[in-house]
Amino acid sequence: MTDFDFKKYWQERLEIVNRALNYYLPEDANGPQILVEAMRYTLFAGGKRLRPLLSIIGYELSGGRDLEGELLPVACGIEMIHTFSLIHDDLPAMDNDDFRRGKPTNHRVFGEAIAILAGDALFSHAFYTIVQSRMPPERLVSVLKEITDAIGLDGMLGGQVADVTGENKPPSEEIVEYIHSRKTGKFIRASLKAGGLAAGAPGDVIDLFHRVGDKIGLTFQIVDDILDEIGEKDKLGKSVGKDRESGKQTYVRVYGLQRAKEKARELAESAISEVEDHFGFQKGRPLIDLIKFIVERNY
Ligand code: GRG
Repeated sequence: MTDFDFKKYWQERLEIVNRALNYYLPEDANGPQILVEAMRYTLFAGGKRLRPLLSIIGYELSGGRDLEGELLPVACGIEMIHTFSLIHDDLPAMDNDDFRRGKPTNHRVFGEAIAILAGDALFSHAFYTIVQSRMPPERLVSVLKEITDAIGLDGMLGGQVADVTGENKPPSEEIVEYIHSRKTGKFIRASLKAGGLAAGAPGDVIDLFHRVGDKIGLTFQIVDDILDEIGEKDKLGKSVGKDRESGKQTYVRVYGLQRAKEKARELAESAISEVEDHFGFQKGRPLIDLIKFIVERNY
């Protein structure tokens, strides 16, 4: 692995995930055609597939040997949940966005009712997909527990509520920490941990993924806040400046741009050193390079 090429590694896995998504949600899936079309519209609009990639890396680092049978249903379910959250986040009642993944948002193309239903359908289809995994049942239950906790009351859902209700309130460290850890961080952490749990990783590895996943999740969301301030719409595939416009609680608003950049870098360095200490540089390389991408990304 001396000449490890992260872009190639990522591209290969992105194609594997896309093929599996096509398998688990084909064009001719049973159900109303318009719903399938709307689900697939945002699912295949060009996401980076970071969460499925994290689950694959967690699985591979933990010695998992049946990617297709055990892990891909989980990786696909994770991407379906993520895509559902994007569709609902973009709705007029939430962030009211016109662009996502470089294309008009789901409700702009299919109308609000179908967009809501396409999100709902992706959410339920995610669990129908995950339970098709061939991993031992007790592992599957632990994966489901991790994911449902991450997206539930004290997870993505709770974070989104804090995000919506925190608009136009005075900037608050406490609120922004809650939003970032729950709305985004916990699901990113769960993606990495799900890979380890699916492979039957020992407790010390799951604990490591928990700590590192937290740092990756927070880094990811801080960079997201920074890109909303100084990113480019064409690269990001979505509107910029929306957070400021809506008076959102963001890391940039609370700590300033410079401190936000420093914090993201510190967190990423700390995550990388934990990975390196545990797995060594060569073995840990896919995760190390993914963390570097997350902190350096411009899309
Ligand atoms: C879980 C029941 C339940 C409800 C969800 C709508 C909602 C409630 C939550 C919204 C959560 C959300 C959209 C958070 C933003 C996360 C974020 C920064 C997404 C961008 O992720 P990228 O950059 O996107 O990985 P791509 O398009 O590359 O996949």
